[in-house]
Amino acid sequence: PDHEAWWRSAVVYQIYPRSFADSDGDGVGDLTGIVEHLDHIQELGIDVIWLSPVYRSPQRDNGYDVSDYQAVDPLFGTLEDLDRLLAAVHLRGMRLIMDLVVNHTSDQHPWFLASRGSRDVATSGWYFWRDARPGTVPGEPGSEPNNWGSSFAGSAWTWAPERGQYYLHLFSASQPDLNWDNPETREAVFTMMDWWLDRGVDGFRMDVINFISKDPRLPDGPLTRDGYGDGMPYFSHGPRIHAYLAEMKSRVFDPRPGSYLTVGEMPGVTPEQAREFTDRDRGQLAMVFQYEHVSLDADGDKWTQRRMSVNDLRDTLSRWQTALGDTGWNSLYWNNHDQPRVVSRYGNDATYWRESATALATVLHLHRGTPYVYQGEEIGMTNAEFAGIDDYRDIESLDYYARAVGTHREDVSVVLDTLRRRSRDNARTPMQWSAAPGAGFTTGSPWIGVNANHSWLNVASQRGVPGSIYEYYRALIALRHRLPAVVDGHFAAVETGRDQIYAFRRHLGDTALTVYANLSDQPVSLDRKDRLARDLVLANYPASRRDPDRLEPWEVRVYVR
Ligand code: TEU
Repeated sequence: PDHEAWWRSAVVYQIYPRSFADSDGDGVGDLTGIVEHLDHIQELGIDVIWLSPVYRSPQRDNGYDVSDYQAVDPLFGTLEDLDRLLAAVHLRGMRLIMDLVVNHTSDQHPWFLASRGSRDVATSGWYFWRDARPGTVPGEPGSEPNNWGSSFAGSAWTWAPERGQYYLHLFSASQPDLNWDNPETREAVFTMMDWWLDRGVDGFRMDVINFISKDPRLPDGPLTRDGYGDGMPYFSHGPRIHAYLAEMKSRVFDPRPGSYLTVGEMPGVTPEQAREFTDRDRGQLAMVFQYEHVSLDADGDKWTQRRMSVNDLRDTLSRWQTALGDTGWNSLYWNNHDQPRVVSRYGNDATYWRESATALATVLHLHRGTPYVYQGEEIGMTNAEFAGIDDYRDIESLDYYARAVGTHREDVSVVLDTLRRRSRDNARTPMQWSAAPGAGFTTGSPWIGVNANHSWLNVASQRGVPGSIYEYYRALIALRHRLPAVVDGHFAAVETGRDQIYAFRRHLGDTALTVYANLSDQPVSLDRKDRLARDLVLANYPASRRDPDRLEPWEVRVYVR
């Protein structure tokens, strides 16, 4: 029933633990560091914390390669530390969800180690094992079972000589895909989820959960620029995806009295599919993370850039609002640990840093759906601006560099420029708490470089300071908690006839909330009909600089009537 869907009015804060707060000076963030900074999160008005993976892991993909789902990696602390964090979060009336990475495990997970060692073990069929193509030399390039490329680099198949077969990995070779078609595999995952829910967590963010059902024929895919086949048509919305999510619901969630936040990360999902996954009557997932609005500046693959147009952004966002309508539920995000910082990407971090950060935040948070704030976004943290390849840590970035420079002989400065804009490490530099060396993140030597702008861009310089990005986020989040129209209002786009403006309305009963946002560096004039006097409830320019006849660069106004 609807009243149980507490997550509809919630705001979620994503913590990337290794970059959030380091309590012991080893240069890597940890669980105790999070406990020490809960005030910051609570004062922002946050309802839920999503923790990126802290499970035991070889950390090849910063924890998205899990070798023990029921243990905390010593890098971050202990299970007791996690229990302490959970209790502290609950004590403050907030909730906590875990990252669930079950499309694949680490290649160091005991399930995989056994599976690769022998065809006669219990977990033999828990992964995708296939013979080399007939008539080829097994293990040599070209003998892979199909032409799929992995998301990170090279073929999606790696030869395991011990077993004399290939295994499938949609990501790096250290992340073998689990075979969900095997009922025992699913049961093992469900049992593990039970264990976490019994421990008191309030839900899960499910990593690439739309990839778990593969077309069992594993057919070749259409060739892409890098020479590999694209397997997406055969695994991004596979034949049994709804069956598996329905089974998870009835097996794990339905028997429990509570209501949980479940968000499925779903690259390539269409609005129509997202509506089905989040349909309230089906209840498979509370919401999904879609990718369309964070792909508008990419031309096919993420390394090939194009300019994002305000028109495209507006069309995409409003299409998702309309398509999910009253049946489904949106998640709303600009940033996460995989995306460049939005203020550097869609905003203007040089000339209109404060204005563009707050305008983008307003547009996002006043849509219909559950908003996510990624650590540092609330103070307008920017891209990393790393100088050389030695500054990067991310497996995807390093693989890309090796292929582009090593294999394809591309120009080093061009490749570095691409990384500066696109790398996931842009989101992974340490949280900027203060102007101290180490940004108040660590007293030691940080695992990845701190952004030089922490000297002026940090929490200490914004908290309690009127006009700061941090205080603006607080006001924005408070508006959601105060006005039911922000949560439940129907969405309608408002046509202004101006390309740079994104305007929309949210209706609920007698209340109408109207947002006008100039998403550009140029001032735009407003039509008479858009100048109606109403109650201004939020604005990112001071009254002295507000002109009734026009919107200044990145100016946003929110009216209520
Ligand atoms: O990311 C899913 C995914 O599709 C990634 O390829 C993402 O689009 C990419 O990083 C963008 O360049 C999830 C996690 O969020 C990511 O951190 C993991 O590396 C990945 O799954 C594998 O677990």
